[in-house]
Amino acid sequence: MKQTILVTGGTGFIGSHTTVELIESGYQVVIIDNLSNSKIEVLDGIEKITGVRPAFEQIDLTDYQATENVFKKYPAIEGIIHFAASKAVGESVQKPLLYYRNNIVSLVNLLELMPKYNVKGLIFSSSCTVYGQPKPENLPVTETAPHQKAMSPYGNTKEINEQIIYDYIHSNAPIKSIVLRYFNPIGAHPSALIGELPNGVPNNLIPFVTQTAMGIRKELTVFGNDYNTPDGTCIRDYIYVVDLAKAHVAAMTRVLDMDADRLEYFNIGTGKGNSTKEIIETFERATGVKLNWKFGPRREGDIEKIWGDCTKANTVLGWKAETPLEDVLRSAWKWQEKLRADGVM
Ligand code: GDU
Repeated sequence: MKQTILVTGGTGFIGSHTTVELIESGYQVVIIDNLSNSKIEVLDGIEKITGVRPAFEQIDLTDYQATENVFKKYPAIEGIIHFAASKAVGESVQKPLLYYRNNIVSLVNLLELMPKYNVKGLIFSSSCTVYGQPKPENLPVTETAPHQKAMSPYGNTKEINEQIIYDYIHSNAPIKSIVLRYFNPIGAHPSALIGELPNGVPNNLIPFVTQTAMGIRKELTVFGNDYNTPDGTCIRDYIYVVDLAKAHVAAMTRVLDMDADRLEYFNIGTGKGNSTKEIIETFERATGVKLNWKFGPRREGDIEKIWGDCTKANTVLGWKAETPLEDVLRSAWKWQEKLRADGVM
């Protein structure tokens, strides 16, 4: 019989791609999403790709009773992948309590419900943001790198949630967990049936690049050209969202097999860093589209350079990022073209 996995935030960017990979790997998926940052039509995309429409419950995870009702309705749930969270760094500075409520209360509710409904495995979406600005001699960052004080309430919720999971498991709770620390997820499913749907003006680089290439934005500003990097622009580890989704399938398979009380951490990235300027050049080369861009001042709070050592995920999870950057950027552009063709933007 197919194992049932609850995917919270399953209509979001990473959640939808992970749902596709779970279904294609033989899992049954139940999605919880409050649709605060995604659209119900994402389910159509998932169904077109996989031939399966996942079960969907539109509820808010901060509502304990509504969340408990989902566990009552689907008693076969064996594992949870918890994506649902508010994720805009700037907004979190303006509305910290909203971020603490949404991101922390929802995790606490799920953890309280897991033993009650005999759900054993939890995969938690964390972020390389917990490492802060690593010292250059510590690049690439490994999972044992020291954490630094978060730069925003959003980043702090990732740090606090990691600590909550740690404390709960160390209280001998009958659950086990894998924490995945993502680097920068980008791109879209090769079918262009699902992808990233930013609300309003995008904060993240790739949606800004594709929207500028499409003429929706006049020009892209590269934030800073005087960093201590080879071309002066910031460096990130850009991981293809489909590769990232596959890491969740590997982690879910592993967590369901693990002993109770176990907790593991994995960096999920490519292991390579690319500068903002390299991303622009590669995008232009891969798509043949010229990008209108200029240098501007640094963005407050930006990390100069970070990329991950992903050896542990490669060896223990047996997972590796495998899609070339050109293909990833082409997938992002194809998705943008699809949004235009559909009249979305
Ligand atoms: N950038 C630009 N111009 C833009 C947008 C981005 O030059 O218009 C640059 C940024 O300065 C940065 C790089 O592109 O060097 C990537 O920026 P993103 O905003 O796409 O990604 P970040 O690495 O800044 O943000 C990531 C996650 C966030 C949060 C954050 C924590 O996307 O959700 O975790 O790390 O630092």
